[in-house]
Amino acid sequence: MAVYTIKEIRLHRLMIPLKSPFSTHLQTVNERESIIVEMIDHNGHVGLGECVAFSSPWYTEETIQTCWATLVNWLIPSVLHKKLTKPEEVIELLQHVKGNRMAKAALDSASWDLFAKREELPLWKLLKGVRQEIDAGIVLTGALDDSMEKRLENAMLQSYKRVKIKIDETTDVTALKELVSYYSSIQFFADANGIFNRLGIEALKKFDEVGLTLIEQPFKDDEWTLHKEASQVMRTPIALDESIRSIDDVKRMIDMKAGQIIVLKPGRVGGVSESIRIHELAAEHGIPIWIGGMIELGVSKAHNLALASLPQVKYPGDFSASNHFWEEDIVKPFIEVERGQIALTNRSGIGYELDRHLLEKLQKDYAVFT
Ligand code: OSB
Ligand code: MG
Repeated sequence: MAVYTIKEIRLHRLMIPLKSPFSTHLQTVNERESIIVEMIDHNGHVGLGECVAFSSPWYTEETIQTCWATLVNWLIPSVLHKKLTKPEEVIELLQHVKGNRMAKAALDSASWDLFAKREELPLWKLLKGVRQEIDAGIVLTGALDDSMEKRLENAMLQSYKRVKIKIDETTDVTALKELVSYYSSIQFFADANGIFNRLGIEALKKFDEVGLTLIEQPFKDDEWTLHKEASQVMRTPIALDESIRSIDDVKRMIDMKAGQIIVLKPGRVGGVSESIRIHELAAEHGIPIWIGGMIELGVSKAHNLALASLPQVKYPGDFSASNHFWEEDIVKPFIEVERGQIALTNRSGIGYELDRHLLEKLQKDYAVFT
């Protein structure tokens, strides 16, 4: 097996405005901070990764600041100049650091892109993906008013396969039910982001009549027992998002029967390597997966798209076109939805390049490690 080494790692911290605010009961996001990683081997191949922590710890414990510090002080020094033969060896070199999965994911993902480029293979083929067209799904936040209907019409025009609506105490269940039956050709997911800890299981049961494909994360991250109870009493399948931080959480979900569907977010579970392990376990147990997103830029979205080609991925994921969240995306070409799908490319690695001109414009910090 060919041996290679990482001779340089570059970090770019950037800030990019969203086209319109992304609001849930947890947080309103107006601009997205992110760290783009370039991992360069001794032959000059460049692997790309993205750290998808947020500016503040509203969704996970990690932030862009903690990730930057963890990368600089502990993770990057552990991989530079080490002899490698396989992409998953990078995450193995990081085992001495506890947690910090979002920081690790940035390096692990870059390592997979790098390896695929060394092999001159598209990442989805390296991962043994079984499909080249990925079903697209869009998230729409805000009240179920006229503007929501307009945005739904727009999603229908672009043939999105599914719409994800955020729900909370202000959601009009009757209005949602009408929308779901009116737009019967499209799947509706409802994402609660844990709000039913506050509203109670009786409030959750009201959503059972709506005709949703699934309900995402009704209770908070650690509420395994509540999720088990909900899975028993609801006809609508329960999908776990925030609860799934690692393969151990997937094991717990299966053992406890705490949910029926896994929302796999590679950027949160530690990257592509851990995602592959989760996918294998889910396949063994016949548990369907879909790939989630966190308002991600093109680099991590491209990794997520490659993972969505795997066979146990059974529902449309958080895959909207670049122009849904962004005026400009950090990758070239833009990610585009055609007839409700995103085509995986035959180019090597993730198949997208950095838009260096834009990166320079958005960049707040830059660091090089050799
Ligand atoms: O709970 O799924 C979530 C965005 C940021 C953080 C958490 C979540 C989300 C989304 C957006 O719902 C999905 C997307 O990026 O398309
Ligand atoms: Mg969610």
